[in-house]
Amino acid sequence: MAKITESKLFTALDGFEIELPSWGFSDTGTRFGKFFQPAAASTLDEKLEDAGLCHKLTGACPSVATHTLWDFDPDMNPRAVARLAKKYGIKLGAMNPNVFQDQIYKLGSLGNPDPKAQQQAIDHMIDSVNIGRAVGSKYLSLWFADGTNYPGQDNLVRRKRDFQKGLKKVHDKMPRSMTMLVEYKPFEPGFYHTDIADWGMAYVLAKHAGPRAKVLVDTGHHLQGTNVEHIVGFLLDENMLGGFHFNDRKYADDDLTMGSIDPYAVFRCFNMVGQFEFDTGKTPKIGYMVDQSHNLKSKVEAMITTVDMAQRQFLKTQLVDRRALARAQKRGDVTGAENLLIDAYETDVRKTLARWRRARGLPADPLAAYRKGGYEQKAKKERTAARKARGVVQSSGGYA
Ligand SMILES: [Mn+2]
Repeated sequence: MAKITESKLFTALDGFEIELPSWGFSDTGTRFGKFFQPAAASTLDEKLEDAGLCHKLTGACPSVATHTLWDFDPDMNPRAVARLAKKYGIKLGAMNPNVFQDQIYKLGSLGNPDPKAQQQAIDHMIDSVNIGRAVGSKYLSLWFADGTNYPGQDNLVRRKRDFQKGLKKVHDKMPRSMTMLVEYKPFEPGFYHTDIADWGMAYVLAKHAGPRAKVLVDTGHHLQGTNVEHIVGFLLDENMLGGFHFNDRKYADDDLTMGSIDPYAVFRCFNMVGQFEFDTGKTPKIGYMVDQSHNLKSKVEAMITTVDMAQRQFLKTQLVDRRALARAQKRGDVTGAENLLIDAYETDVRKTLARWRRARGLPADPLAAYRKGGYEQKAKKERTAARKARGVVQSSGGYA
């Protein structure tokens, strides 16, 4: 194990931030239905309040990603939304345009055979850029549901070219302070082909778009068995890793709580960043973000658990003895090298994390503090009454 002082670990934790998604606080569903939680957020104010609470309890999630159409009322000044976030102690993070839900996008957005649909998508993305500029957002995070279901349904290369052109138009409208993140996914909702199916396609499209476009790795967007951390290391070395969407999965894109199925996979992703920093002496600018949908767990509990998991796995990667690892690798000591990772991974860092939290005036156990604080019961009562007063029976603002 690397000899590292607690104060160095504290400094590392001080620099670690992970962004939460506004949509993770509202009622979301499965392909088959949506089960409501009375305490779930159903307004932007409530989503920001929940995100602010998560940050207050963990001190590690100071920004919230938004989906343009789900969160920004066209009649509302975007700066008012930024002020609202500030009221809850957070700031607005990545802007996520919605180019997948309107009827016009049935056959796709930038890849749609109809130029009108392409233009609507471009206009909406540029609107999102402008809102992002107004609220000081650093990221335009692009997820496309574009794909086809049947061979012959459309011309895949024509679609690729239209994607290139569309992304470039949007890139050219971004302020210098903004980074475009291009997300990929092998399948779903398209079952035959997806226009941005893997990191290689996202890389090529980002390169065509311009110098401020990078690849976003959503950990749930890979086929079974894909070595995600290898992709992370490869993109880092090419200076093309823009950010992460963290979540976990067992089968497809399940959007489960980060590290709930395979915490070692989270460790291995962070480890790749730690190794890159050790090798190059550089700290890459990476957006650590969460993209999860909590259908069964309490929304806020799931988010607090996520931040805690992220901090623990991140902290463990600080313990890897990278000098010893380099020596073991050089002499071909396979078992020794692997054990250096395992030693760090198996270390229980919960006490260190609790001490950091106390030193920063945070609850040592944020989940326990949330449960003890009665927040959920209060939200349940207040939000049920507020929905009733608004005449809203069910929550809105999310997918499915
Ligand atoms: Mn995602």
